[in-house]
Amino acid sequence: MTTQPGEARSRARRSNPSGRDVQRVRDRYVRALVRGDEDEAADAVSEAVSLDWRPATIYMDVLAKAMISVGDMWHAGEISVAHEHQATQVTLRQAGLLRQFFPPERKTGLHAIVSVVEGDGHLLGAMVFADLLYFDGWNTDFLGAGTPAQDLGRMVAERKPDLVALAATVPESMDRLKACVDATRAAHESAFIVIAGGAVDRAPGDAEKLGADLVAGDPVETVFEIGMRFDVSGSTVPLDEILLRVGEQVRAKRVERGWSQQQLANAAGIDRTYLSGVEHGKQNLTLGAIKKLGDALGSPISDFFT
Ligand code: B12
Repeated sequence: MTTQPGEARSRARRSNPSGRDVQRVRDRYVRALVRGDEDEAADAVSEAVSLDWRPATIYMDVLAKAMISVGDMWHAGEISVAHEHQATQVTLRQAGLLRQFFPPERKTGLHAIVSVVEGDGHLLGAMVFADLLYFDGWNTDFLGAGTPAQDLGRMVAERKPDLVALAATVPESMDRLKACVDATRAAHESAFIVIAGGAVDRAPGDAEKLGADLVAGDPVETVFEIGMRFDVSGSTVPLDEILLRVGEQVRAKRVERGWSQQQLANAAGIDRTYLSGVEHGKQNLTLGAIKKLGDALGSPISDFFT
């Protein structure tokens, strides 16, 4: 599979396959999980990859939704918890393979710890979030389920992550979620704390009071929101988009001064057709040309990139 420039960000975003295809691949995956046929499960995931679906789609629409079906079968007494546990392990391994298949194309230099609160076994939402952050270039430590608040605090104090995401699904987990938020804050005050999961979804008002920085819902949207907050988008904006933005800024500043292209070209000492190419985002302009335009327009060159 080829990767287009600027795709790194979109790996953590969903693609848009047909609903029928998604249903078919997911049903195939669910049947394989229930039968305990790991090879067939892997083939279903490979099919999704060969259809060019982005990792976010495979995680959310195949792996997560399949596990909801499997979990529901267990809750309904149709399969045993042993079946559910095996399905979880197979799914964790498939996620591991997807991580190898879609290595992040950039490193943001940012570090996250993602954990499920102690006593809560629902780890899939947190795993999906951790892996989507990874695809988006984060260095991510996923602790799974079962880490006590105190030990989480020790790791946070040691590693000083930029972000700590905590998940709680059953209502009884809310107290332990609070303990984890407190332990994180005490260990590293500036860590950005995200809380999420079914318990949080069902009681957003209570969750707001726990002292986290963000009460989150959908993992894909949350990765996007976090990316905006940490401003990690810059390095993967495609060149043509950067050139268009620079061109728009140059044009806006020229028009603001009431100058024609020729007048600006003269003032900057550059060719008018070159300037026209710049304004249309078609000219891969040199730093020297940017400086000349900045001087002529009386603008710091950083203004062209805003
Ligand atoms: C699978 C499952 C289990 C598995 C979990 C193992 C695993 N694979 O993770 C097992 C078998 C362990 C289990 C056990 C129990 N379960 Co259960 N389980 C489920 C089930 C079927 C699916 C959960 C799941 O994996 N969803 C997939 C993920 C991706 O979705 P999600 O959890 O809804 O999360 C969404 C958001 O909250 C968010 N999200 C979640 N985490 C995070 C984290 C971050 C950082 C972010 C940004 C977002 C995010 O992303 C998701 C997509 O939007 C649900 C029912 C259902 N249909 O959802 C019940 C459910 C959650 N379980 C429930 C219950 C009651 C239990 C048990 C108490 C049952 C029992 N009698 O033993 C035990 C509790 C054990 C324990 N102490 O944890 C209830 C909880 C309701 C409640 N009010 O308490 C549910 C809703 C079933 C029901 N309708 O009653 N369960």
